Amino acid sequence: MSLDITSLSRAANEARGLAIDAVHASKSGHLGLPLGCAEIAAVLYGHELKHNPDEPRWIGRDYFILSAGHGSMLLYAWLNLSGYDVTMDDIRAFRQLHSKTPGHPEYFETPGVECTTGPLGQGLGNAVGVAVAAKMAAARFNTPEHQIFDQHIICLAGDGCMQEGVSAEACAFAGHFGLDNLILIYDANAVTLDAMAAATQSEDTGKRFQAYGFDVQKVDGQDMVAFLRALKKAKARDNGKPQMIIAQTLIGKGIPEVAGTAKAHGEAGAKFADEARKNLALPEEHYFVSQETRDYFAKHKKALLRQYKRWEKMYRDWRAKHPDQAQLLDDAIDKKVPADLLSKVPAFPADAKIATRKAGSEALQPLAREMPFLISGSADLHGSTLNYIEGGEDFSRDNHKGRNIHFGIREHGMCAIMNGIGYHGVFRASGAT
Ligand SMILES: Cc1ncc(C[n+]2csc(CCOP(=O)(O)OP(=O)(O)O)c2C)c(N)n1
Repeated sequence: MSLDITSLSRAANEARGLAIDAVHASKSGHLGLPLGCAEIAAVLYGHELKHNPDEPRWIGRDYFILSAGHGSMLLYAWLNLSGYDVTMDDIRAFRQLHSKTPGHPEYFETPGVECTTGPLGQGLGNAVGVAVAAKMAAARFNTPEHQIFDQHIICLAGDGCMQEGVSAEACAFAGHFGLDNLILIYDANAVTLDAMAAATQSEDTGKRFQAYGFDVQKVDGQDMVAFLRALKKAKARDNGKPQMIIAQTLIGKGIPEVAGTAKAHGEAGAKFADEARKNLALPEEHYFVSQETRDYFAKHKKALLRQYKRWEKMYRDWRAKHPDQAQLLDDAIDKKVPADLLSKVPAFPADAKIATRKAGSEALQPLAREMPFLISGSADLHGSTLNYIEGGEDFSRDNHKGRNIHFGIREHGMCAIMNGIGYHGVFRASGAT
């Protein structure tokens, strides 16, 4: 299907309006990213992302992770348009206590939110972890005729995420381990919170990621056709390299008084709301979504559900042909463990003369035998921490079944990646240093 520019441009401006109204009403929040990345979100949510708003945790979905969590109104607006259970009343309650629309996205609060983000860089580390888990799940469960796990992990990150060290650790790991299911969109808007990004960065980020082993493309992030082309290329590559799309955007696009400057980052633009709304061709009515946009997304959702049904048919066939595997997967997702699990762990007398790490290793082995989805990793210290799963093989570019992850000396990245593995929902990750 070709890109419906007219409908998606309209939707992008209405999503901008939702962000302006919500930030204006709550007198706080971040307008820059939801305005600057509206076209990117339009292409994702309105065209290319594989997902099911009626079943947000569908295991076959693409994941969209907003690492730049301060831009949460981007997520809430597009989840609402897509038909998730994020209502206009939820958007009216933006940043209010106990709302479904907290200042930064929270995994347990909002359907369609994949990771709790806000601490810059962490979401990108989580995305690498989800990509690891998706590779592991594909290796364990897919068959030549059943591609149960066949998805992309798409992460939107800004200059802040790029500057934080945790993302460097996680992305160097992603390049080394060949996570070509990861697509990193870098919102390169040349602005951070206090100042223009040039005040604190002068590296060539694209070259840095190329050096990590990423394929790097550069596009105008406001050009939906160009962005979709880059996204499709990234999805098709399948070449053992994570993908990066550097999308040059105009922060705060739609509020000319602040666009392109550090003032656009937060709520400063909200005082120009009335003028901005007029320029975006929005009516007086606040929290406005046109019938045309609702119709577009209703139609798009039908197409998504057809895609989902095709997957479900294949999934049912897989379950019928591989009932033992299906049971394993159900148990993993339900976090079931054998009732007598603890009885498998050796008992140690209180005065045992044994190093705790050695005792830990002896406890780990039977647990790993009983829990096939337990993963154990180390930041280059398996030799000391003794948490290597015997017979569990190494996770590598060529062996995604491996249960031992060699994180390298990247402890911060290891933690973010382990959390990402947890978010994916099938495996239980542990790590040591
Ligand atoms: C680890 C961490 N440090 C600091 C912050 C505070 N903070 C939030 S956004 C931001 C600037 C981010 O700049 P950028 O990623 O370019 O976002 P943009 O201005 O493009 O929205 C800062 C310093 C944070 N959320 N997390």
